[in-house]
Amino acid sequence: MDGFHSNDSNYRSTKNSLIGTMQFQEAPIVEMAKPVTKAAYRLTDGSKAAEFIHEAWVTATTGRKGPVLLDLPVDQQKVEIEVDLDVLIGSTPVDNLPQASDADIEKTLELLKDAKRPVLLSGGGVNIANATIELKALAEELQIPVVTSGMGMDTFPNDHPLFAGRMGTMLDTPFGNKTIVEADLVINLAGRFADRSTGNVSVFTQNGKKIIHVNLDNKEIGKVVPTVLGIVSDVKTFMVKLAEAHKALGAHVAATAEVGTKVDLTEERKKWARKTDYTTLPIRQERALRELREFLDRDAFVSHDCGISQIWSSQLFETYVPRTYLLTGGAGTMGWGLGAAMAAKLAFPERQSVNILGDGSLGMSLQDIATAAKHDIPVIIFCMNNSLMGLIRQQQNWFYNGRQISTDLIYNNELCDNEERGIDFVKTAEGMGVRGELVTHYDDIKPALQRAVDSGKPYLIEVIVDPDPKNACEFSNNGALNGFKYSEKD
Ligand SMILES: Cc1ncc(C[n+]2csc(CCOP(=O)(O)OP(=O)(O)O)c2C)c(N)n1
Ligand SMILES: [Mg+2]
Repeated sequence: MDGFHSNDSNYRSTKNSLIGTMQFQEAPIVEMAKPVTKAAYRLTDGSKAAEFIHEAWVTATTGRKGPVLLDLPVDQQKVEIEVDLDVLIGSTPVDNLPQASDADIEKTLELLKDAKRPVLLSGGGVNIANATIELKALAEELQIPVVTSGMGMDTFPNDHPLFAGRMGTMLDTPFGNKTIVEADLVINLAGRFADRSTGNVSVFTQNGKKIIHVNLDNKEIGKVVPTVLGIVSDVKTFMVKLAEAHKALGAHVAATAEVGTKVDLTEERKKWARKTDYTTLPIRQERALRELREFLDRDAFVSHDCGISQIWSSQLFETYVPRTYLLTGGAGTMGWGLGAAMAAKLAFPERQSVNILGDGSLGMSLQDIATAAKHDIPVIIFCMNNSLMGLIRQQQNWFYNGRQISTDLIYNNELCDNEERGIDFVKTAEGMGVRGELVTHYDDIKPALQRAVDSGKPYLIEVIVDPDPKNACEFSNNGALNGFKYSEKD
């Protein structure tokens, strides 16, 4: 495109005339951003900014969606232009997504006919495609269990009779893993088979499991696991077509339910549920999360950082409404969740929004507490303080012969005598204009949450939790899905 430069490594973010002379803060930002964006460009002609921004927006929001970086040099930012927004908006192209063919649907039905234990595996793409209603309709039509990946966690109501659970090596439920391991046919709906889902691929694909993979991006198909059928399609179209074709047959092809009966996994799911009814102190994170879930509305948002609290949450926290469980996904970035919780609250002011995070993560989000105060955004910061970079400590213990370095966050001096805990987050939040309270007993969790909601203000709840992570991560079990436990964990 004219005026659009993406390949020249000399182009850097500075004035056009100074490019390549290594001026103050000059950086090859386009080149740096390329591997982590859908597209990255430098615009050297500011008079074309409107078209380029529009083009970037189209690229970002069509096909397989993704971020686009536009680098606009500082002198070009000041170029005055006239923009006819009607023309720009009127030129928005229709997103022509690939569609599953009739042959794809027929083959899928054939494979379903042969299957004894088929499973729908729902990935994050189901949310991106706004296809959660279609997923529910398909599952109910086929009467087969639904398991979700980490990113698909909130694509299917977790109390639905057909919900089996979550799969994975960390963000899993035992019944979800059991269901997927024992399945003979898996239909992956807009997921990626990321390593935290599949674990050891040979275990995941054991016993001749057949896999159908539906994805918008043909590069995803066959990338990690061999498939008997790859379908490049918008997942919504695929699900609608499959449900219609199945209905037209007038019988259950998948022999998971007797004809005319409905599958109900509720009791099985409960039987396999991990233990949460702890009474010992310090507070166990599993019970804290249970109290939080019981308190919150069904459509509340919860966002996460990275750490043991996030892992426990992803194993235990039920979701009922799409796009309510805000994860950093494969990036696993600490310091992300509070901004996400604020964004959700700003978009949906009538709904509750909570950031669940650890003390290490809150240390990376301190400036965001002030942002919440400055803009008066009533989010709840639910910090599970174990005075540790707990997840890293666990890895040091398991994989580095117990050499513990820089993971202990405790310190005391004459100004900070914080009962061996390190940063006093309540004091810190108050210093920024956010009310906070310390919780050390189970019975105080819900009343603290009630006070937070009643305040109508941003609010910090600092829960002092057991520093022993117990068994939060299953990856010690050979990183394989056969690490699922048949009995409850302690
Ligand atoms: C920005 C960033 N830096 C470092 C890491 C590596 N990391 C993952 S978990 C973790 C410790 C998290 O500590 P905390 O938030 O207290 O959670 P805990 O594991 O103790 O529950 C670190 C340092 C990361 N994921 N993101
Ligand atoms: Mg911690």
